[in-house]
Amino acid sequence: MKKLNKPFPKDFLWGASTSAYQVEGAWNVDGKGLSIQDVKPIKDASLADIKVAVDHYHKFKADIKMMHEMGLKSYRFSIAWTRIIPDGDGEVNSAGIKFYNDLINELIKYQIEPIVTMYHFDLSDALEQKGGWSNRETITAFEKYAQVLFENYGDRVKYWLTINEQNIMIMLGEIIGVKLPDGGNKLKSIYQLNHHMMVAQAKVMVLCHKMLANAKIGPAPNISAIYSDSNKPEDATAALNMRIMRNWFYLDVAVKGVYNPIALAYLEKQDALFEIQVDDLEVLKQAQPDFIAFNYYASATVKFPESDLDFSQLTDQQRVRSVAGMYQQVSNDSLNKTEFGWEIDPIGFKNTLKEIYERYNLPLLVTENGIGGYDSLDKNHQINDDYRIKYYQEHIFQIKEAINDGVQVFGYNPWSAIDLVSTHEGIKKRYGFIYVNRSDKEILDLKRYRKKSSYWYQEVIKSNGEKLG
Ligand code: BGP
Repeated sequence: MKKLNKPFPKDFLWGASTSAYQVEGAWNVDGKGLSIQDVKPIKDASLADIKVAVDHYHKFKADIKMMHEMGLKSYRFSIAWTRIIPDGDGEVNSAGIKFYNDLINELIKYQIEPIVTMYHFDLSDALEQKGGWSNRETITAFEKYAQVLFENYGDRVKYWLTINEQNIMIMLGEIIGVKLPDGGNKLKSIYQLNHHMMVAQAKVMVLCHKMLANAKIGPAPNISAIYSDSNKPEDATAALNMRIMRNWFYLDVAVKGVYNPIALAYLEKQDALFEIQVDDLEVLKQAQPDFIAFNYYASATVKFPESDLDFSQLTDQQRVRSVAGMYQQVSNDSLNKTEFGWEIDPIGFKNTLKEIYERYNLPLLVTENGIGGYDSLDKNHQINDDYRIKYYQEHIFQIKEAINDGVQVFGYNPWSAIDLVSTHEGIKKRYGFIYVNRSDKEILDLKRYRKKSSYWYQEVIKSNGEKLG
């Protein structure tokens, strides 16, 4: 068979990612309202909180300059809804508008393409007090917020992402600080809330196309290739179930505007069928994303669940990927793990790209991928993160494989541009290309240092992905 050697596309968006609450700090300045992340109780006092994070709010110019030095072509960041509309659905805060105007202008100055996530785990606490996503009024609030963003930034921002990892919020909400309904028919309430987010996302995609002729918008779930633990047909069933419940359930609605019938049947058996109002299905159908953005960290391996499965005994990563009666995650002995126990599977990355593209045929944008580890400054102020270089070498190689297998991918924005506070494991779990001098307990001087991986990535970008070296 002839081996194709297609290069990365000419304008490939080599970038990096962050999210507002994990990087900005300045949680209560310039009129910002509280988000659910600002008020969440920090369970472990030894973990960095987000009040300062890495103070990107005050240091974004210097940070963007470093990104420029690295040669980044894009920067994927999120806008904090509570800076723009402090109580979620009331007055617009001009200082918040100004902050992101400045940030976007700074990116444009260096020809870095802004890729904006509209909502990344940080719902307004005021909206949460009124029921959050369980309340249909939050749909209207999200639409209003989107309109403000499109009006103010639509002249410069071409790529929009609606909601970051809606599927992870639904499956693992409490771990990342997103409140999910408790008590009563919990499952039904959670999927009701999910439906409201789906409708909100659809409305915003429609609005984007109406207001901005040249903008492109898409969903940004976390998608994983799923393997069966064995060749037992039962385990293959579990893998199929997980693909549906974890991946396709979310993308089918976002892309095709329909609910996956197998997921619905499962929910019906659990007495968890949520309510859909008359117009909702029409709204879902109208929305047409221009691309699919997705985050990938690892594949998952599953077996058919034991009937006495005790969920409280599972690790975080297993819980996100286990659903009673459908599938149970097991660890995959063929894969190495990160220092924080996450499996590493570059080939799974290629498989994920292929599966999504084959199913939906839309251009793909990678909005997160990366490895969390313990980095430290050596006495020469250098950070030797060879393990991160190896991770990226292997993953970028697999993007190229996917391209040569026929997949259309137009950007790679690994997590993260700069060290930031992890969703639940503090800043000691570092992901950045740029090191920030702080610890979980002490803010220190917050000085920035480029890690070895950032110099390596610079060469990758310069060679448009040819030199992984
Ligand atoms: C994704 C989130 C990010 C980020 C990343 C790493 O799920 O979109 O916000 O934090 O995962 O996860 P963690 O911080 O838990 O290590």
